[in-house]
Amino acid sequence: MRGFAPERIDFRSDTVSWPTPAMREAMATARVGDDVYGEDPTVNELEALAAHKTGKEAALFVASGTMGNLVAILTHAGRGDEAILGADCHVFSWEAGSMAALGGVTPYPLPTDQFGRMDPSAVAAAVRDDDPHLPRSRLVLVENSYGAKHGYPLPPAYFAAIEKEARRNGLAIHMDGARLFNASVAQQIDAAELTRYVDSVTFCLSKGLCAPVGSVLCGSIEFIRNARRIRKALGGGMRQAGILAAAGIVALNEMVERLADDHSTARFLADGLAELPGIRVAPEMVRTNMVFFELADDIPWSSDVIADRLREAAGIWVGTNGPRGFRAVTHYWIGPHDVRAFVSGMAEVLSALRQSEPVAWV
Ligand code: TLP
Repeated sequence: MRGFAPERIDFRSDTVSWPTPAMREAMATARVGDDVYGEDPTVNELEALAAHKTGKEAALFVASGTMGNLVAILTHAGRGDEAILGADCHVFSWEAGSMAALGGVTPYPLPTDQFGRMDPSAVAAAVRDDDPHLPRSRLVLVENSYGAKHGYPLPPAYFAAIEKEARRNGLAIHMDGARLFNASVAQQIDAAELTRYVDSVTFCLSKGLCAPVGSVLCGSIEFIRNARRIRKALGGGMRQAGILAAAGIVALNEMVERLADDHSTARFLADGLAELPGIRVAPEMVRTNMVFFELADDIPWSSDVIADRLREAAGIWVGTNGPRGFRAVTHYWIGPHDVRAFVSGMAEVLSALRQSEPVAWV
C-alpha cells in the first residue's frame, strides 16, 4: 500500500518514505498503555531493542530527531554551557537554533572537512579555560552519517579520536545518528561499533527505516532517567505511543539490512547523472543514500528552475541545495526504474531549456 501521492516520485528526502504494509499491520494490532506512566508495553519493547542495537543501557522514544537531539543537549548541558560542533551539522543549521533558544546552550561551530569531520585537535583547542568571562565547555556533538557532506558514513576511528579529546577535557559526547544505520550498513559494521565512543545517540525511525514517526535517544540508565524529565518538560511525553512504536520495532527488525539497496540505488543514480552534460557529480562520494550534484557553469538556469521543470514534466521531486545544487535521496519506495526516470527526465529538461531563452539565475 503506497501513500498519499503514488504518482509522485519523491527524491527530496528519505523522510517522505511511507510506512510499509507490515508497519501498518503492527500499528493496527499494537498493545498499548500510558507511556508517561511507563506502562506502554510496545514503547518499552522498542526502547529495549534500541538500547540493545546501540550498545547502550537504556533508551527513550521521542517524537523526532530534532527532539532527540534537543533532549540530549539539555540533559548534558545547561545555561551558560557551550557545545562544540560542526558548522554545517544538522543541529547547528537545521534545528531552529533550539539549543540556544530553549536551553541557553551556546554552539561553538568548527569547520568540517569534505567528509564532515572536525579536526580533533581543533576540538581540543576550542575547549575554554576556566574563566568567569567564558562559557563552560560541556559537550561535543558529532553526526553520522554526515548529511551536509554527501551523507558520508564516518568510521569508528574518527569517533575514537574525538572521544580521546573529549575525555581529556571532561566533555560529554552526543551523536546525531539520524541515519546511524545507513552509516553502519555502508561500513558493514554494527551500529554499536560507531556509538561506543559517545555517551548518547539519537537515531531516526522515520527516515530510511520508513516508520511514520519517531526517533530514539539512547544512553546510560541515569542519562535516560534525566532525559525523560526533559522530554516531559518539552511536551514530548506521549500516552498510547505504542501505536507509533510498533512501526519502529518493524523498522529495526526488518528495515536495517535493506538500507544497502538504497545505497546502491543512490550510486546508480550518481553514475547515471555523471553521464549527463551539464551536471557535475562525484559518484565516489556516494556511500549511503544521498546524491549531491550541481549544474555545470554553462547552464544558465537555477536549480529551482530545473527542479520545477522536472516536477511539471516528469512528476519527479528533487531537493535543491543552494542556487546551483541539488540533493536527491533514495529510500524504500524508490527503485531502479525511478532512477532511470530521473536521469532521462533531467536530460529532457536540460535539453528543452537549452532550446529556450535563458533566464538569469542570480
Ligand atoms: N533532516 C531532514 C531535513 O531537516 C534537512 C532531511 O530531509 O534530511 N539530524 C539529521 C542529520 C537530519 O538529517 C535530520 C532531518 C534531523 C536530525 C532531524 O530529524 P527530524 O526531521 O525527525 O526532526
